[in-house]
Amino acid sequence: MAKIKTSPNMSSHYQKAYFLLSAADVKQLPPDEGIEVAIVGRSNAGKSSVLNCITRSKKLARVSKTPGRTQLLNTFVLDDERRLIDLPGYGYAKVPIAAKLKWQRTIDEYMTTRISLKGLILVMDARHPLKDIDIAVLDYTQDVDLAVHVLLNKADKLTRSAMAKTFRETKDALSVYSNPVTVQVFSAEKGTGLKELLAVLDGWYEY
Ligand SMILES: Nc1nc2c(ncn2[C@@H]2O[C@H](COP(=O)(O)OP(=O)(O)OP(=O)(O)O)[C@@H](O)[C@H]2O)c(=O)[nH]1
Ligand SMILES: [Mg+2]
Repeated sequence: MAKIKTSPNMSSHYQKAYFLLSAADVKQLPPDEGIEVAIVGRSNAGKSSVLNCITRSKKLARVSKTPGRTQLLNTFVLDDERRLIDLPGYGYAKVPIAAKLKWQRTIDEYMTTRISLKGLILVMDARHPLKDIDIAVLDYTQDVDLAVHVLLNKADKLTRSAMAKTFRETKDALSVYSNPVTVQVFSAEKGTGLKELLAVLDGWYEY
């Protein structure tokens, strides 16, 4: 694999992001080279909004008020060697069981086989953090030794003190993991916490 150039300031790369393709399957993704970061989380947690916030775009990733709209592995290119993947949301009750099973298989294959996958941004709605399915994903990432950064998104929906309490409780709950999981407060709507998130991404995207 070609050596990846390091860059002291990646921020400008994020704004040059463009949509490449939607894959229904791992096979349809671009070649497994360079570095990839994936955004995961429950339906409606705000994954696509987070992606739009990172790339400072209003509509790069489709944002929907109807949960479960992102059904494909949406691939965005930052540069020749770096990509961001917006994964389909999980845990949306109205999705037919067959589609849920298909999703599980796809994500399972993606997370276990994708060599370029460097880390996961796990987006949670700060009003309902650490649901069973989030914990299942966290446990799973421990098994496959994948770095995870948790965003407590929609911070603008909570009071400052409620947000501080949620942050403390979530941080405590995550401290049980041996493979460290980091967590921060975020609002895709207001851009709160963007600098902190970009610092994590910069670290993952560098060699
Ligand atoms: N108030 C507030 N609303 C947000 C924030 N982030 C996302 N939303 C809203 O939450 C809803 C879902 O956002 P999406 O970005 O589509 O969520 P998603 O996780 O990509 O959803 P799926 O692709 O369906 O799984 C939209 O109505 C967004 O406008 C935030 O930080 N604050
Ligand atoms: Mg989405």
